[in-house]
Amino acid sequence: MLEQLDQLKETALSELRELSSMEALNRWRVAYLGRKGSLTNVLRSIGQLPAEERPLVGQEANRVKLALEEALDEMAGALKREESVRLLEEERLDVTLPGRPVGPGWLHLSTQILREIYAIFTEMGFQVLETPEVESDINNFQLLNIPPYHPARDMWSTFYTTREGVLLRTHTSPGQLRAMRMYCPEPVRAILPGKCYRYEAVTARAEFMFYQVEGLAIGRHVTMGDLKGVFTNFARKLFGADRRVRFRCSYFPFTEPSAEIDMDCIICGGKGCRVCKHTGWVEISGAGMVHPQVLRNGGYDPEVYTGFAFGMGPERIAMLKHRIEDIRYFFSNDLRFLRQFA
Ligand code: FA5
Repeated sequence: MLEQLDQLKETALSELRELSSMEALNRWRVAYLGRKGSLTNVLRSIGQLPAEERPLVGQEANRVKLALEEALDEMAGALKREESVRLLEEERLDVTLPGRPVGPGWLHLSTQILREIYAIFTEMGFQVLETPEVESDINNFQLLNIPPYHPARDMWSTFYTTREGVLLRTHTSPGQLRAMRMYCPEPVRAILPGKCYRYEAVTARAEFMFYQVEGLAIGRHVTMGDLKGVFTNFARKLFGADRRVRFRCSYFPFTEPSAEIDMDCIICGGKGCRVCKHTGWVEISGAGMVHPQVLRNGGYDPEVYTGFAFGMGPERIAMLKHRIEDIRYFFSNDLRFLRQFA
């Protein structure tokens, strides 16, 4: 038995020295030291030896086991070192190679269309005024004639914050109040661009985050005619001199009268197509004369001052201009889309 153990140790160690990979090492461990391995079998059979032989064979068997385990650890260490040297060698980086050039950036399509809109309105004497995206319920709704119980709140599904009465604005119209309070009693002519948020299903035409551009003009003799003139000029500057614009009766709690502004469809020239749902017209903005109560909330006397306001979606305008079928492309950051407008 002792001889058998000696033989086993010699064979095992000489096999071990020949191994060159961790997989082979693992196979060796299973073959000798595993549950059904050769050494384990010997250890198990000790019980059948005569009692006087057992201690000696037992001791020797344990010594062999320790020797094999030590040799295994040593070999594993050596193989690991070899492996990491090989990896370092193979994955060597040439840090002296020139880097990949970073291309120049470009403006996002929304920014481009916003800048076109700014250029047209500033030419007509409007200033560009930025107002906060995080708003109070009071500015976003209440001072715009939308009290908490008003059914018009259903038109704007809202992201509320954890702070009572604070929300992400659902439209740029609360900026009207900020502009009025900033300039009252002076006349105002401003556009108020910025992001808006609505807690609604995202579709090809509706995002949960989008830009709006609000327009506001307040003065002593501002009329619906001014609104029509300003907006028609805007549409023609942006989409071409032969554009037609029409005003359709609508309802907003903060304007009276209210209108939707439509433009003849640039895709089919007004003949009717899928984009204009075969009507020949596409809606580009909500608008109206500022409601007397809203003027009052802004500090102006509605007996003396009047004003017009409008609110449009620049992404929808860019979609028309560039024939983009899905609004989700704007903010999904796919360079294949964005690069087309570089
Ligand atoms: C408003 O938000 C009014 N505040 C507009 C207004 C201002 C009326 C001043 C009168 C006076 P409306 O919900 O229709 O209205 O939105 C205006 C424009 O924002 C739409 O025509 C559309 O272009 C854009 N818009 C609205 N919801 C979305 C959306 N989910 N995704 C992308 N654009 C949107």
